[in-house]
Amino acid sequence: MGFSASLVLFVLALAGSSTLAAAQPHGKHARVHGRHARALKERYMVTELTTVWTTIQSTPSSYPLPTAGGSPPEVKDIKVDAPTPTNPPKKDDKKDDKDKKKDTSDSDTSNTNKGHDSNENTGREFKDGAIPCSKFPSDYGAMELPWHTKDGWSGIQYNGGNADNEGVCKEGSLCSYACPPGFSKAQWPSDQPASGESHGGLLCKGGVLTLTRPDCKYLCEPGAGGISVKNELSKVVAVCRTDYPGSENMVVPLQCDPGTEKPLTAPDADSPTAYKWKGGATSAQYYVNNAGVSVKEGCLWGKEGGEVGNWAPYIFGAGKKGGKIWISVSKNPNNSKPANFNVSIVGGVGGKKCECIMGVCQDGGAGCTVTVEPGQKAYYRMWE
Ligand SMILES: *[C@@H]1O[C@H](CO)[C@@H](O)[C@H](O)[C@H]1NC(C)=O
Ligand SMILES: CC(=O)N[C@H]1CO[C@H](CO)[C@@H](O)[C@@H]1O
Repeated sequence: MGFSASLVLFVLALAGSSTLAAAQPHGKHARVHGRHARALKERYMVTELTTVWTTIQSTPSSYPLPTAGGSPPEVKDIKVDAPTPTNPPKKDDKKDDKDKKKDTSDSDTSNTNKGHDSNENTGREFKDGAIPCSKFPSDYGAMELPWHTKDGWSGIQYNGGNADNEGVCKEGSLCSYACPPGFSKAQWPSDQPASGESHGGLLCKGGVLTLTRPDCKYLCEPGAGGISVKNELSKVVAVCRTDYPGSENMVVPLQCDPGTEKPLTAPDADSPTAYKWKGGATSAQYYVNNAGVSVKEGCLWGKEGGEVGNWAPYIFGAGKKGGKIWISVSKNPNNSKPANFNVSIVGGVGGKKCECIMGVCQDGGAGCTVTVEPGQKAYYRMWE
């Protein structure tokens, strides 16, 4: 029950990642022209990766599963000595947010290599149909990625193809955007392609940006909370989320500076309005680069055989399903080189050991998953 649901969750998460890797070999143009092939591969990868995660399931002793209606076997509280990641503000706090200062100057600053923690605009309702498509909506919490596309969009889908190269949100396109740490993009059309590809973002219609999920008035929505990434290294780590549903570009940055702890979004698949892929729950997928790679250098489609973006050494997965938060770490199957740091998940139900040391992850190298009770905290410790 609870577990098989989680299995589906992470199967999809990993399938997504491999698909991304599969889609990449020849760079951006290949993606534009190879979309049909990519959708077929996606189905194939899901099957293949089911096997991997079934292997993990066969070690039930290390998986204290939630018991129906009862309390979990053991819950370990973690002491967080570094700044505690604050839970993202609830949407119903928006009145407070409105009273707070509005730093709209953000959109004028291309602070390419500074942090991305500003979320003071996420609580503002989007002015549907009032903003020209030429204006990136940073006033509503979206985070501009000036190094990725001309106008800062995280992905532009146009007429069944990808228009990232043009970089502008032209008439008839779906324009996707990054959200700050702790948040996920909240806009995607309910009408998704039958091919298995996904669509996401705002629609440029009649020259203005329109909501694709009009029952949600916000551009970004908070995740389950309580999950973070703690960088104990002396160098920055670029954690790159795939833009999903959407282009699946791994460009949504979480810049983890040395000595900091940053919230990692675990999207809530229990929410009745959560994005579903072919009826199943989905989770967030993060490519984690070697220490020392900046978000600008690391949060992109990498080159085959390279070590950044979809070729980064580690993959993190996070999501909430069945009343639990599930977080995972695995080695990117496409990158056989060890990472230049170790990862250990700290906290979670039963204090289960889940780590990658010297480039080798738990459970025969496939990776491992930890459950976390909502309201509890757990973090990915990055250390050497
Ligand atoms: C990772 O952990 C192992 C075991 O403690 C240690 O020998 C190694 O130096 C650490 N660092 C890296 C980069 O793997
Ligand atoms: C080097 C390497 O392993 N590349 C692989 C990346 O992933 C795709 C899809 O799984 C493979 O086709 C590549 O061979």
